[in-house]
Formats: sequence, C-alpha cells, structure tokens
Amino acid sequence: MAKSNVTTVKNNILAALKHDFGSTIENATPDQVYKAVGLCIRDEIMEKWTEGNARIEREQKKKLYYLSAEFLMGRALVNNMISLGEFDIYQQALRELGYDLNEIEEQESDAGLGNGGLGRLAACFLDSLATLELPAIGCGIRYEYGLFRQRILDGEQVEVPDNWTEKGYVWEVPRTDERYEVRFDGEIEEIWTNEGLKIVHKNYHTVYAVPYDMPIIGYQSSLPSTLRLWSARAANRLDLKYFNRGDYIHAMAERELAEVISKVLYPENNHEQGKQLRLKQFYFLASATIQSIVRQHKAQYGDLRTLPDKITIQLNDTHPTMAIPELIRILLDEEGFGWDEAYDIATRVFNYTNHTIMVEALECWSEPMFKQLLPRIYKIIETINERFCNKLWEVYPGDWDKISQMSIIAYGEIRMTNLLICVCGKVNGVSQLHGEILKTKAFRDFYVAMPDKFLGITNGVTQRRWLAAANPGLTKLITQAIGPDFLADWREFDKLLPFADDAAFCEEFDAVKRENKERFCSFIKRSQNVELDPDWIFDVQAKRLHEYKRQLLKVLHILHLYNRIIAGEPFTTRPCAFLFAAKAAPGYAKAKNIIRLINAVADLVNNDPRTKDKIRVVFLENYSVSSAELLIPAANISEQISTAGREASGTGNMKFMLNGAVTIGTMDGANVEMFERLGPENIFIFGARVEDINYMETYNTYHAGEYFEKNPALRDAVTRLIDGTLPAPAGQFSDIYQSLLFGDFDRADKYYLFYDFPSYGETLSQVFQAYEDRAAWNRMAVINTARAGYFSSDRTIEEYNSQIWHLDSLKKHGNS
Ligand code: 26Q
Repeated sequence: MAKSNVTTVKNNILAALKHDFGSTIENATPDQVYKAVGLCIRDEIMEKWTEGNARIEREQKKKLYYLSAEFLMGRALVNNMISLGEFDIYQQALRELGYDLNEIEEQESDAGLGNGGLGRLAACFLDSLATLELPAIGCGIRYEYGLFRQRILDGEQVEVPDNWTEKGYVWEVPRTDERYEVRFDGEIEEIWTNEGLKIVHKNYHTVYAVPYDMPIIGYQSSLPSTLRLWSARAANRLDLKYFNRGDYIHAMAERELAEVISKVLYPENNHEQGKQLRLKQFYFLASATIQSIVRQHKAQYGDLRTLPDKITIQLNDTHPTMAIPELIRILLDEEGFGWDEAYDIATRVFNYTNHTIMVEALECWSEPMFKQLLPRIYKIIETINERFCNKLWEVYPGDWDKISQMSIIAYGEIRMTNLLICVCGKVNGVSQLHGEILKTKAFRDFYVAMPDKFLGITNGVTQRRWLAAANPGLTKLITQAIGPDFLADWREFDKLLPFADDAAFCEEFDAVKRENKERFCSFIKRSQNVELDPDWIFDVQAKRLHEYKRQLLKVLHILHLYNRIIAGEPFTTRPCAFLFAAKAAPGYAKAKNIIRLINAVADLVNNDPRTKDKIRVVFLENYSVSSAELLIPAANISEQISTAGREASGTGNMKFMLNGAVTIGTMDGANVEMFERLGPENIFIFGARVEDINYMETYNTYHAGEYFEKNPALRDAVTRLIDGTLPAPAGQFSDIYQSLLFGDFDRADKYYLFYDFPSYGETLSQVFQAYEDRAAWNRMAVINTARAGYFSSDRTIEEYNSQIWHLDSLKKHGNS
C-alpha cells in the first residue's frame, strides 16, 4: 500500500469535511465522516462513469435496459471501495484519522427498494453487468420509503416506515432538468384529419417523472452501469382553478396526490392484490422509462426503426409489462408508425423473466379499473389481444377453451403474463427446474405454440458483495490459496477444490467460520441483547416469510426436538442454535402468526432448563441486505426447505453455499443444480420430489390427517400448537393448527409439511451427526465454496447475454 495514497485519501476526506460540512475531523459526527468518505469515493467514480457513458455513445454500442419495480441494493460504501480496489487504503486512512471503517459503514442506510429475491437479483445483475463491462441501465422507482423496518414487540412483527433518504443520500445524482410527463385517466378521441387518424387524449391528469441516477461501478471495471430511479413530481403549473377560488390548501393537497406514486414500496411478494396505486406505480415506471429511451435513441440515431439493433429491454417479472403497450403507443400516436411495424419493433425489443408460478402471484388487473386509469394503453392491449386471438383461431380452430386460456383479456381481467409471452422474444425461468415447469405446466399451451421462446437461466449472486464485502476473512484465505482472480472470474473457484483435501487449509477455513460466528454473536448481542455461543451449531433459515417456504416445518421439528428432550431422550449431538430471519407481508395474517409462533417457541425452549443448554431459537429482527451480510457468513447449516416445485430458484441458497454453509434442502429451485454440482455427499436432500407432489395433486391422494394419525412424533409436535404449552394467549395458534389438519377453504396442509416431516427430521439428524466429524465437515464446507462459482451472477449474465441480449463487452480481452 503506497503511503502517498493513504495520505492523499486522508487529505481528501479532511477537505470534504471542511467544504461540505464545515467540520474538522475533531468535531465531525460519524455521519459526516461517512458522507465525506462517500463523497471522496463518488468523485473517483464520476470520472469513470462519465467516460464510460461517453464511450458507449461514441462507439454506438447496443445497451440493455433492465426494468424492475425493485432494486434491493443495500449499502454502497464498502462495496464501492472494494470495486475500486481501495478498501485497504480507505481503512488505513480512516484508522489514522481515528475511525473504524466498520463503524463508519454503519452510518449508511440500506437502499432497501425491494422485497426479497427478485429485487436482490436485480442488484446482483447490475454489479455483474458493470463488472463484465456490458452497457446497461437499470430502471426502477425511487420509493421514498423502502421495505418496512421490522420490530418485534411481544413476539409480534410491527412495521416501521423506512425513511432511507432522511439523512441525505450521497450516491445519487438528481437530474431535475430532465423530466417526462406521465398521463393518467381521461378519455381517448379518435379524430380523422388530413394526415389520417389522430389519437387525442383529453382530460388526463399529469404526473412528472424525474430521474435520479446512481453509478454501479463494478469490480475493477471501466464501465459502470447506471441505476436510474424515477421520482414523481406534481406538475409545476398549479391548478389555477383552485387558486382563483382561493383554495390554496386544496391545490397543495392535489400535488401530494400526484407525488404519492413514488412514496412507498408495496411490501407483498408472491402475492398480488390489484391495488390501483400499484398499477399507477407500474405505469409510471414503464412510461417514464420508455419515453427516456425513445428520446435518447432519437437524439443519437434519429430513426426509431433501428431501436431493436441498439437496445434490448429485460422485464423483471410482470411489474414493468406496460412498457410494451407504452412503446407501441409512442410509435403509433407520436411517431406516426403503422400497427404492424410498431408491433414488430416491440417483439424484437422486449424479453421477460418469470419468477413464480404461484397462481396467487400472477398479475391480473380488473378491466374496468385499467380502462379508466389508462384508456389508451387499454386500447392497445385490446388490439394486441384481438390479433393474437385471431392467430390462435387459425392454429386451434374451434378450440374456445384453449383460446380463452391463452387470451390476454378474459373474464373481466387483463393477464399480464399472457401479454408478455405473446409479445416478448424470449421468456425465461430462473432455474432449470423452474424453466421446465414453465414449459410443461404453467405455460404449456404457449410452449407448444412457440417452443423457441422458452429458456431457463439459473440465477446467481455477486461474489463481490456476498464474499468480498460480507466475508473478508474467507476472501483473504481463498486469495492466499488461489490468488484474487475468482472475484472477477467465476471459473477460478474450481481451483479451490484440491484444498478440500488439505487439512491445514480446512482448519483455517473453520477458523474463519468461527470468527464470523463471533462477529455475528457480538452483533446480535448489541442489536437485540441476545447471548449466543459460537461453539454451537448455527442452523439458519433466512428468507421472506411464506407458507411455501415452510418455516413452519422447521418450527414443528423444533417442537419435536423439545418433546424428545423433555421426555428424557438423549440429545447426543452438539447444542444447536436455530436462527430465523424473515419479514412477513403486513397483510398476510398467517405469516405474521408464524412469526409469533417462532418467538413463542423461542420463549419456550430458551427458558426451559431441560432444553436451554441443548437447543435455542433466535429470531433476528429486521432481516435486510446488511444483516444478511453478517448472518450468512456465520451459518453452518443452510435451510432451503420449500415444497418441491414452489421456489422458482432461491438465491439465499447460493449465498450460504458460497460462504461454506452446508445445505439441507428439498429438490426445488436451484437446489437441484447445487445438488448436481456437489453430489449427494456434500448436500443433504430430503422430501417429496416435484413428481411426487404432481402425482398427489393430480390424483388427489394426499390426506394430511392420515399422516397425523399414523405418526405419533408428528402428532405430538403439532399438538403443542394448541395444548397450552406455548407461552401465548389461548387459541393464538389454532388457525395454524386448523389449516394443517383441515385446510382453510381448500386442501389440508397445502404445502405437504406432514408428508415431509419424517424425512426432514431424519435428514437433519444426519446433518448433526456429520457435524461431529469436524474434519469431514470442514472438507464438505470447502467443497461448497469451491463449487459455488457456477452460482455467480457473472455466469448468469453471460448466459442472458449469449442467449438473449447479444451485447458487446467493452472489456479489452473479451469476456464471453
Ligand atoms: C406484484 C403485483 C402486485 C403486488 C405484488 C407483486 C409482487 C412483488 C414482488 C410479486 C412478486 C414479488 C417478488 C417475487 C420474488 O422475489 N420472487 C423470487 O424471485 C427470486 C429471483 O428470481 C427467486 O429466486 C425466488 O425463488 C422467487 O420467489
């Protein structure tokens, strides 16, 4: 480390403190120090960013627009330092100024503009795109409030607003001089003029979209990506009608109504509610983005016919679907294109990633609501649908059933997935298994009609954040073993494999895990005043709370262990801490009650003298990107136990694997590929397979009650929910009990917990046994990390690029 660099950095920080805050290092607050450091880093990025963008323009490179209603970015500071290769310099400079980088880092709020997997995937993709030097712009919404913060009060989740920009945000550049008009409501008139048919939109309401740009710098990259987030602004022109009446307050209130569009992220995931404000958010994102794309392309190339050669748009799930009719609208109404040409351009520009096949998550909008809010967009979708149904009629004459299944508008609803599959060039699932399910089940009719559209590209995660930033100890150890190239090249991970047979290396690997467990223990002591012993096994399930993810299966198993221990059966293995981290959608009552249940079980087992030295249960409050960075590196066991066929991919599973945790999981989502790469000896698979579930569903052969009757261990665990053992008001968990045994309006035990309960228990006890042979366990852990290269989002992006986007990398030595 060159001394002069540290000195320069120190001087820059001092100068920023003086110029931006009027502070000296002696009287600066930690927040000011954080911001000063952030501004220094930002200065370094700005140059690269400006130069990179100019280069894309100069060389007329094709660009990717990644449209997503969510970007779950987390913190930027340390990530950016690592990407610039300046982490050590800044750490040293801060130390010499009397500050600890870890403390300074904590001043930054997470940009939590996402619910979970889908939003975090978008963030990992931007990092990989920048690292691979592929020209890319992420487009999303600048929610003033991100995903709620979670507090646990008396065992219950309480949602607190997440005002993430409250203290100012150093990483964004507001472009207030660039804004786009987005129109809602009103009526459409078709007027015949000398130049032909003219579409006039009358009596609409205007909301302006203002972009905030953020550089995503990428590891050792000369081409940062851009994250462009749209913020809603009321029209500047105040409505004089009200002012003339002296109704100033009313006029101001109207402004608030416009700006509410980008106020808050909806906290549901994998569940659709059809709220009008959500529809507004989605159109706002779509319209602003497409307008800016069109303006940019026209300015650069003058002709929109070349659009498909110069841009490609990836739609992250159904949320940004309206970008399609919006582009067609602009081409038809503002640019004078005919239908066929406009439609053809759209088919060559758009692609769609599907993230779920759960029916309750498929986006459908009520026709009347849609028509009223977006009359012109509605008409365009209607036309797309008419033409599509006519084509279907030719292929399937007389098959009304099939046509109404595939139709975009039917039974008073607009189905976004059908629109996407109809128009997009490619449709992809997010793992092998999920890709197959799309073809053979969810969208089978579409697959038969257009087989070439369908792909399955397995998700990935960025090793820069999930290893280099989250686990510096392991990163250092790996670097000593195989050099630093694995951070930029996922194929390098394989070189770690021989070290699995190097006993000394395995012990060092274990020592790093131990340090990470200690780090996590001090974090949870500080944040929740919970004492944990790093000598215990850390078994972790961290993900959104959802029935299909089966946190409840884990809880039932813990109750079973409790029963066994208090019955005096020996608990032969090392003590184990079961850690849960999960947010529940505020409107998802069952999920919130499962959080209560976890906390009640924690109360029970952590306080009972018979169990408290053998098992503990801890619920980690407010799971977020930054707490995941502390939790995941501390895990010994990773729980990936969803009902087979329900988890499209999972990405948490990959983060744990990368950090040397051993997985217990079902054959679901990307667990399947993990199994393929690890072999049965390095991952613990249990439970029903997709085929088993399909069989039971097709022939209606699953009767949860029979499993309950047959299996006393299961019965005794389930009975704990209602027998008064748990420290909770009487009847608190009877809804959970009821739906397991009798179902709520549908099948009992919809997610097959009873079916998988025995094999889960047996398999977990094998995992515990395996942990006792520490040399063998450490070997397995090393193999998990060594085999994780495939799950780098760099690999995922390479596949998207070769199969869908066809962008040129600006990297000198080509990257794919
Ligand atoms: C849509 C319309 C209205 C209200 C809510 C929504 C909505 C919001 C968020 C629907 C779904 C989501 C998020 C879904 C999600 O995170 N899915 C996960 O995506 C990951 C990345 O591909 C996968 O790994 C997970 O398996 C999948 O569950």
